[in-house]
Amino acid sequence: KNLFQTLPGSCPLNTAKGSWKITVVGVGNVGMACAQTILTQNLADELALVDVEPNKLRGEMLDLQHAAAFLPRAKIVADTDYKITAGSAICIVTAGARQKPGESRLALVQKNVSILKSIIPQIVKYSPDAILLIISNPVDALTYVSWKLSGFPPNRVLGSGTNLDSSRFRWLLADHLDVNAHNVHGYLIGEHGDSSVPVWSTVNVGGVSLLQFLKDNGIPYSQAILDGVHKKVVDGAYEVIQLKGYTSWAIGYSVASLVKCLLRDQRWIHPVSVCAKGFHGIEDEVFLSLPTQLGSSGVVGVLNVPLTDEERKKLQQSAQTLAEVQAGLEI
Ligand code: 6V0
Repeated sequence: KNLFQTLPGSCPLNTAKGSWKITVVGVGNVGMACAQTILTQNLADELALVDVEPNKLRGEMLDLQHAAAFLPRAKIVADTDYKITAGSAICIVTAGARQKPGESRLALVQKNVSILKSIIPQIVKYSPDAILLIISNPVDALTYVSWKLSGFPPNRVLGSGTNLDSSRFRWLLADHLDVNAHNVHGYLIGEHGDSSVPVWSTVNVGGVSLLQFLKDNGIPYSQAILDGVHKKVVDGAYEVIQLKGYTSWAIGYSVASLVKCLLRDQRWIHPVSVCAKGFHGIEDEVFLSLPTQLGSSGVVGVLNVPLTDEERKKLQQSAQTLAEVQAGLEI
């Protein structure tokens, strides 16, 4: 006997899944921070986890499933076989080696290219219409590699890029100015990491330009202070890695913010890694972060943010560094 009695005249239940299925490849610190944030924010109907370590995978799946009474309802599946990812709307790739203390993101590159070669074709096979969201480092080069390996149109391949760096930047400024980070508008663009470019010329606090805000409030500043803020952003990840071995929470929240925008067609502008050829005089096919409007089709468009000559030059240098790294890759 059924526990629930159907209403007379009901049509058969529609059990077809909506499109809110999300795959996370790699259940390490970053993958699980993404999974956890996505679940608590009620962003997925179904979450598929994939890794090469079956025991860890099953352990993580069970640990999340055991929270079912405290979380929004979502089906959680995990396997080493990509079959379980079929029909995902978004596939997040966090698999790969991570930086050792002191190791630069770019030094990781070839190791992680080999790993991507075993992942991307499987994702494409089972979710040919998905949006690929790449997190593994060095994220810009690996987003380019994923784009090449997938054959997807450029609007459906993006990297988390400087979305996280920009949050670190906004937090540092907010802390310095004693305001809420949500009211500090500003981007870091370019490479995620060492050669990122702060677009100081557009930073504003609640609509008031940063320099005006500092003057009006009698807050002392100098170029050295501003440079120091950017240096702290760049050094931020290295410091966390030195202290706890890896970074996880901030990147988890950064990814959830992107997933929410993509799934729910929110059209927010996020600095994420996209195909930058043709923007700001960049001639190479490199992926770099630019302020990008995101929606259910992936990249809706890139904001034409005005840059000073110096900012443009730095961005172009970032692009050149990446083009050189890419040229040496075996894809
Ligand atoms: P981790 O904790 O070592 O986890 C990596 C996971 O990947 C492990 O569970 C591995 O078993 C799994 N893995 C390895 N090879 C494969 C494969 N072929 N297929 C499936 N799974 C595989 O690393 P952590 O989670 O700390 O970092 C993951 C990646 O994210 C690294 O490349 C980091 O550098 C990068 N990060 C990127 C950030 C960004 O802002 N873009 C931020 C933080 C870390």
